[in-house]
Amino acid sequence: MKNRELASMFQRIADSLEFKGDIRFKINAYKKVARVLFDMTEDIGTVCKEGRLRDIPGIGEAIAKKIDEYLKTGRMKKYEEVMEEVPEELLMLMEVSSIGPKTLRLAYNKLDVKNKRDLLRVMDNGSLAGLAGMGEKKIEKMKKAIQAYEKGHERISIGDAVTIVDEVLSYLKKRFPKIRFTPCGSLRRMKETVGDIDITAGSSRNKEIINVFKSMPSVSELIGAGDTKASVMIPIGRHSVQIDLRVVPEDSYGACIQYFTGSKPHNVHLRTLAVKKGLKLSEYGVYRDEKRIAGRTEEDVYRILDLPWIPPEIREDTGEIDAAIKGVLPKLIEYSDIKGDLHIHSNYSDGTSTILEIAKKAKELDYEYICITDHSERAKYAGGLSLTKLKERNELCKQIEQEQGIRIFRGIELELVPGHIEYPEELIRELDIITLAIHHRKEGYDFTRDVISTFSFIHVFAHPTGRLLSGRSEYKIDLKTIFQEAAKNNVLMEINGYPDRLDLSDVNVREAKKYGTKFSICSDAHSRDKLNQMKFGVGTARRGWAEKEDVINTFSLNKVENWLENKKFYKLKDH
Ligand code: DGT
Ligand code: CA
Ligand code: CA
Repeated sequence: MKNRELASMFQRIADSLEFKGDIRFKINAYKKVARVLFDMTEDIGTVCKEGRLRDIPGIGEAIAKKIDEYLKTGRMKKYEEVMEEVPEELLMLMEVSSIGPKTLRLAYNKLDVKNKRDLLRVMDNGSLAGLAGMGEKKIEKMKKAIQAYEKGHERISIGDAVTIVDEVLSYLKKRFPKIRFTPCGSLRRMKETVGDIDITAGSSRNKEIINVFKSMPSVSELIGAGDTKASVMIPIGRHSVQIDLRVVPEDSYGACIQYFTGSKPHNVHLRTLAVKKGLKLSEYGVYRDEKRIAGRTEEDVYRILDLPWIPPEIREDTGEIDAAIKGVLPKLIEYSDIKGDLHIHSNYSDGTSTILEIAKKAKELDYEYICITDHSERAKYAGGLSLTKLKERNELCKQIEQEQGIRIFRGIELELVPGHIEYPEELIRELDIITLAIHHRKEGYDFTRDVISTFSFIHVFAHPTGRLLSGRSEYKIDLKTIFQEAAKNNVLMEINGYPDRLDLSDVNVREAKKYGTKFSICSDAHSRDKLNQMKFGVGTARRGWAEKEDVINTFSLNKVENWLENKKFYKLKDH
């Protein structure tokens, strides 16, 4: 699949045009196609061969030609031209928040800044501050953003990690269909970021497997290889990630996946339990004296320690082993419990799929309902809807709902502008579900108070802390008070499955649960294919010890409708 490769080429074209100050329309067209390609699950090569390129929204004639050229020749003239004119390392800096194309252009033209090192130098020696529009405060903010960016990029997102591991596993399984492979480490625990990817295989054909693994076409670098293990690098976007593969005999498979799933503190705790029982625990099995007494399955390993199997997502040594000993492990929510998705963007605002496409995808996923939550008018940057547009969209929702036989709640992602709270009566009349969101960091406002003041008419508080794992920090909000009030007012806290957000985080989910707060897990999809981001939301919820009953979108449609009715009743009673 060349999808991701093409996506990042178009993204770079967009970045360099932006850097050069080209017209917005062109830049946006390239950005859009980059996103569409990145999100696409179908192979672009197949689409092109079948002559269907132009059927894809966002791909016009000019771009179709470029894709075709690249797929046929392995080159794209436009890309090569553009990349010759702009230093590539400078473009990477456009990923950093707080550093825009204008700043970079200025630094490049006036101070010959070509990369991050140059930029840090002119920040430190004061020459950047000498340029027009470059205040001390702004430079300080840029420095912090670079630090945050660097920190975020030592690890990759769980979304990227899963994409890569799926590709690697499908490659290996095609060649070794009978052999079991399990991704272990932080990825199996669904941690929000992943340092490296660990895969375990159970087989005596170790040499063969290692050989195939280290010569996969996607490998950019071989770090090391022996008879039973190997480490390689695989590129993802502008970065790359290490993958470690270990092959162990079937008899040790369970012990090995247990060991390499971690976390390390969980394993250390487990080992002390084993020692107390006179046993020894290693990646090869559980031993009494020199005799192996368990190791074939992971369940066996836990059983021999008198424990039930513990789900990987909570193996962090934060109380799970005690809960297992006492027999009070939570019954974690499962992906199969999910019956709908309450946060999806359509092409009415900043999404790329039509409502019909979204509805069809939701049916494929066996959902009973979805909610389309386009941005509200104040979110100008994201094509927020006017009331007229909103009414038009709602009509369409109704029509598609009838045609497709899936409940489509009319929703909105309502932008909170602190200090300007109004009671949106019109919206309440037009909409089934109101989701509140904040997308800015304006200073001098009491976010906590402003958010709570909306609890009488909103249903969901979206991505409650506002963090982005790629760098943007949280806004100042008192989560404990928010959780308490949310529980009291029947407002749901969102667990956003967008891999750069995962907000609420695992830790916050567990905290919110203490207050009796309920959740909505969502994909926040901006295209049909991204409805599958739900799995990262579920992973985060599981890491936060959430159970089925804690999450509204595990309810049947009937129960959700009842919940909404009750909420309305509450509203009428109190206002
Ligand atoms: P990462 O890669 O930083 O996202 O995090 P992990 O948890 O995948 O860590 P990694 O790749 O260093 O090691 C994979 C697992 O192997 C880890 O979760 C637990 C196990 N492990 C690694 N080193 C040790 C160790 O020194 N002692 C024990 N008990 N387990 C270890
Ligand atoms: Ca790892
Ligand atoms: Ca590792």
